[in-house]
Amino acid sequence: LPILGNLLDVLYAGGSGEEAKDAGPLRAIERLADQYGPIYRLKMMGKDRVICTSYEIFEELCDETRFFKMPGAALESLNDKSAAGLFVSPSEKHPDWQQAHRILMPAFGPLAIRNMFDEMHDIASQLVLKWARKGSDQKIPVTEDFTRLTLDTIALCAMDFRFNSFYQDGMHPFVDAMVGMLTATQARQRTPGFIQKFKWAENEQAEKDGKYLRQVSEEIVRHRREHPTDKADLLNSMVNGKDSRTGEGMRDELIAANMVTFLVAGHETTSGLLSFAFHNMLKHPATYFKAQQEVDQVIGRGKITVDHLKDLPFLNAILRETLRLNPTAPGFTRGIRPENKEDAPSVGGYELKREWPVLYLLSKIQRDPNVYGDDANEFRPERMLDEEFNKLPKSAWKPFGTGMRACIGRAFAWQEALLVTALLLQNFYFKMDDPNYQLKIKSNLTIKPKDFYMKASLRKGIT
Ligand code: MNH
Repeated sequence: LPILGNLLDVLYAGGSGEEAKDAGPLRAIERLADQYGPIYRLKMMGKDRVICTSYEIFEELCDETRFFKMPGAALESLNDKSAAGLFVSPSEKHPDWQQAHRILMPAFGPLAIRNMFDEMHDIASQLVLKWARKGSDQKIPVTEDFTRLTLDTIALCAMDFRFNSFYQDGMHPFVDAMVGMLTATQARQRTPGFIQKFKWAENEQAEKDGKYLRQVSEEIVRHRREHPTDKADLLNSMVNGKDSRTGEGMRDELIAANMVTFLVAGHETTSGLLSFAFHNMLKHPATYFKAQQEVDQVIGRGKITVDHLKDLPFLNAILRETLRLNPTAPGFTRGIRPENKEDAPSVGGYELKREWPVLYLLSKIQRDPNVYGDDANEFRPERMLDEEFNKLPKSAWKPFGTGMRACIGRAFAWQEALLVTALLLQNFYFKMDDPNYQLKIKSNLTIKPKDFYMKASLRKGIT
């Protein structure tokens, strides 16, 4: 259609009703892929975007010499114009990205993450206590409680701050602001630009939320400078760290911008991963049983330690398979790298213009039958055990993104998710509250199960 382009396709292809609304534009984009194949272009409000949904083309697009993370509108209100956090940085050439990346890589490295185990365990134990006290009759709002868990964990490990989310019905004001901002961002993505401009109240709220988040974070940075500690958290890495190339330290507003980034990027995705993992296990009793058996054999009734985690290959495979089928960050965007001087750029034989952003749709790519076979849509963790996993083509599993701009928090998320899964299986028997529950997906930039409830009964007493 003139002006609107394919906007109506995107609005309607997802179907109607509440479920389609929850799923947001993601569902529509997936369905259009079934109709139009491995790569297609949408035109909306005069702007084009390309959607890639097949493995073959994706592998070509993972070439970092030709493509780069194209700056997008998502999470824009996070970005103070004066400081670019890692996630929203317009390019990896940006001095803010370079400095933060060099200072933070070791802070997210294996040794540093290992040292965060006790704090992760502290918060995970709070969850165990809460579910134990609830008793086996009451239903557990799985995703909400996992969000409390992941949020409290990242805040404690990043800046030695306790949100204490398990001890309140509502959420900390910081969290409300964060959710408000994410919701507004999602709404914005659905709304054409010219309408967006008129949504004063909504825009104002998003701006306000973003500003509040940055302000609170800046106060936390100042407080730490005035009251130094020797804690090995991410905040200290940023406050005390020096760039290995320039010898310079990070300025407060850049530290604050990154702190907000970690809180936002560091909790929703991991909470979704845990929720989908438990959903998948409960839908597949044989897998659930095998996982519980692994925990009993490797950890038994004793206290779980950081060294146990490397001896849980089946749990590891369950998490991998979960992120393959339910990539909680369902896609990311790339475009032609400015330094790429190809005359007529193309991908998979299809023309690609320099201004076209390309969405890599993981929820389709990671289900490509050419890679994963006829049972690509099945949950089968065995295919993710190291021996099989290592035989997959190199870009077949990319839930943490690709190249220079891949997830910096991967090891953090993995340790947390493994620990929590193991600890919960060790302590409880789980069942679905409603055995007939059919997975519904709520998308708010990241995806999570909706209305998913479990019941938990203690196995023997808390460990
Ligand atoms: Mn994380 C980037 C997925 C956990 C912090 N993350 C990305 C990207 C994906 C991603 C995909 C790349 C996006 C893009 O290319 O545009 N992240 C995940 C998933 C989990 C996750 C699926 C959990 C499961 N992420 C975390 C955690 C943290 C974190 C935990 C922090 C504590 N992620 C980041 C940051 C970036 C990022 C920061 C941006 C990195 C960069 O651009 O340099």
